[in-house]
Amino acid sequence: MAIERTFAMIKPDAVQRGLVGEIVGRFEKKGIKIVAMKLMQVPRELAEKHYEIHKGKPFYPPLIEYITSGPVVPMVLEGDDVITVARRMMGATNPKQGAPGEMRFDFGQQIGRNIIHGSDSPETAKFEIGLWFGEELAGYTKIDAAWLYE
Ligand code: IDP
Ligand code: MG
Repeated sequence: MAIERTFAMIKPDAVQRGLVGEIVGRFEKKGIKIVAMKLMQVPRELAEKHYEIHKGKPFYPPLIEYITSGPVVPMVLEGDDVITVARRMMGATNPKQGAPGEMRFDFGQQIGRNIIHGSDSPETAKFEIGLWFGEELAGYTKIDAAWLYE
């Protein structure tokens, strides 16, 4: 068992389309613990730091426009192998690919409006949690742990 933390962010299209509860509900039903969550408008500088790795790519300018176009819901999630598991729940980057059951497939239609972000590795998760929430994030005990983990 590897209890780890990851960073996820509900993107502006999903907030505007009223999908916050649906998305958070999927994580909750899976047994994934929400360690931190907020709703905020993204300053351009933060968006640029978050997507630094994509700077120079053709989709970078529209991506920054997209992510700063309305409020987002960043969160920190905790669970067994959650970095990989949460990415699988989100699905393929392009909603046209992937499969039913994946959030991006179920709720989205285009790659440039793909609902949600998730960290893709332990290094990225650490960087993104720090960027959006600061380094020290207190945990808490949740009553379902004994029923989720053997
Ligand atoms: P990921 O979100 O699945 O990790 P990345 O390749 O890291 O995918 O791309 C970051 C984000 O940039 C995607 O989620 C999507 O919003 C956007 N993006 C990626 N590739 C394209 C593209 O070809 N056209 C438009 N937007 C793109
Ligand atoms: Mg990525």
